[in-house]
Amino acid sequence: MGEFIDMTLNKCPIVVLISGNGSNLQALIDASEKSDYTISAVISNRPQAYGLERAARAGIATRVVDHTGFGNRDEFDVALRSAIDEYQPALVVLAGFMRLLGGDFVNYFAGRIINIHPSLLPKYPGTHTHQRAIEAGEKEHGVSVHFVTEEMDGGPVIAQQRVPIRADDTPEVLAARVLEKEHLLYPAVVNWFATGRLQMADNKALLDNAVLPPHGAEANQ
Ligand code: NHR
Ligand code: GAR
Repeated sequence: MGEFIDMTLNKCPIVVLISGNGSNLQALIDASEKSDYTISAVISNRPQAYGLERAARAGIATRVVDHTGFGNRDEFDVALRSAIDEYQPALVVLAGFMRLLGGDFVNYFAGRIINIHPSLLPKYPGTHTHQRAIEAGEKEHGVSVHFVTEEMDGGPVIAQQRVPIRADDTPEVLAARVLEKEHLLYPAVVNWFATGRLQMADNKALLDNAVLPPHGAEANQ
């Protein structure tokens, strides 16, 4: 009997946006059973994204909104927004989503859209973060989770995790070290939102109604 009770009832519905491998999606799936969120759908802008298979395997609805099928960015954004709205999520979670989103889209979801970015923001927004951190001679690198605002990777930081950069690191080795931290951090932050602890107000991130510092919260709260 018990195993047939729908454990998604009363959980905070989220939609996850991906473009590729989806290892962060997998971490969110794996943690969801013991968390207060449920993944209503996974949407990819790339039809070949491996994360779509991860979602299907977990019995989660999948959608593709292929950016190559639209004449311009605004048309893509409108189609993506309608696809998301069908699921009425409380939170939109970017997990390795690689398309820049326009102001109208981001403002529509203001305060209920977050991203995980592989750098210690505000350092290294954009792409190739691991290579850039190594080339700059940084001793430390890491991951940030932030609210998405119009400014690319510029929204208020919710939480960060640091990793060392070692003398012989390649971008690939460093990326793997950062990903391990990502997989722990993202489910924890999504659960903060799901339990009503996390908000955005006046372009600041708040946890338990307290404004978070520029580097965000400690991860193990
Ligand atoms: N959109 C807005 N408005 N604000 C943010 O903070 C966003 C965003 C969209 C995506 C994720 C981000 C990251 O974590 C993200 C944050 C892709 C690009 C990009 O320039 C920028 C930031 C991020 C992801 N993408 C290229 C583009 O032309 C395409 C690259 C590709 O397809 O491989 O959109 O780093
Ligand atoms: C992760 O490192 C994520 O932080 C990063 O891409 C990887 C996706 O891995 N995101 C970005 O760079 C966003 N522009 P995943 O698909 O296995 O989760």
